[in-house]
Amino acid sequence: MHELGRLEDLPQDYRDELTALNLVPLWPSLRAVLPPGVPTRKTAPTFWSYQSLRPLLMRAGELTPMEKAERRVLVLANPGHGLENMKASPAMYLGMQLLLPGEWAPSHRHTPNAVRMIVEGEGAYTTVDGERCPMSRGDLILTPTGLWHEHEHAGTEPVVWLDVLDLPVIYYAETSYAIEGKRQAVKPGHGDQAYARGGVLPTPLFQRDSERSSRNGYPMLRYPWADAKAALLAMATDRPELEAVQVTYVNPETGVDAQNNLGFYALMLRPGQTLRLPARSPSCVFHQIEGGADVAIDGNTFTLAEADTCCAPGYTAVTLTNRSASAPAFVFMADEAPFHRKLGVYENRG
Ligand code: 1HN
Repeated sequence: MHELGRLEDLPQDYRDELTALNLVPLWPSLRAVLPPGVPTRKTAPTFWSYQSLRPLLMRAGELTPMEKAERRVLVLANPGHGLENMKASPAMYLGMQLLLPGEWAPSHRHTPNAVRMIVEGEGAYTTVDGERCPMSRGDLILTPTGLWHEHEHAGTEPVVWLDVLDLPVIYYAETSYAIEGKRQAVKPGHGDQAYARGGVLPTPLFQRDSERSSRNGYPMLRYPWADAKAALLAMATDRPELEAVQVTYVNPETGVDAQNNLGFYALMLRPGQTLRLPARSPSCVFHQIEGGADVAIDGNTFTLAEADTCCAPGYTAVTLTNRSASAPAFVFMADEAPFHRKLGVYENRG
């Protein structure tokens, strides 16, 4: 590719005239916005140790009362994007949130889509669109765009969870805002009960096809870890030859990704297994639920223990290795695949 003219090649009076009229020449920037073959990525492979961040999160619990925080969160920010931009990747925000016994994080709703992956503690619950969702380690709880949500803690020990939001892209689109609300009335019914068994769906009598979708199109809000883990273990036993023992968190009525922009998955690494994930366009986040895995990204190897988190840029192959020769390892993953598919730019380069 030959070199194009630079800004400095243009006479200053011409540049000044362009600026005065809010005009910019394309050619000095063309290669920057359209680099050859592979996009420029700011997303740096980054690792966040839970053991290191946990004391700082607990200290936030002492330093900042709930009334002064609304959501008490330490953001897992990727230095490649600038810490102040609060991005793990172009489309993913990550944060570790702390709720202390007796606290209430008030009800609100907003345009960004959120999920929570519960990291530690028992006895808290989040109420989403009136459904009261208990929070236990490894559970995935959805807070889709526009649905009211609030968090409460009736237990005795701190509760911590990992928030994953599509905030960077909703903010970039100038579509990010919130509305404050009142304490929600709890409605009967739990999606994780109604949809607890794959292949059979709740069916009201005389239902019309147009009435099939329940709860604003989000029939299932809580995905218990016990069920996802049981599915992985059953798959691994049933299919010893299967290379990737993986499940996707989906809407059980449609089979499509559980949320609009981000994809969520749980992966089981068999004892001693090494698994290469192909280079695909989306960035990816890895969070260790159980066991320990090494995550190799572009010459960096991160050693994940339970509750550790890391991220990888897009167009980059990632190799996961279970460090145990005797026990399986379980990893939660989040990526930007649904967003890339909507943009029409999703690629798997193998
Ligand atoms: C939010 O609403 C929550 O509801 C957590 O727990 C993190 C980060 C940015 C914007 C909204 C929550 C958030 C958030």
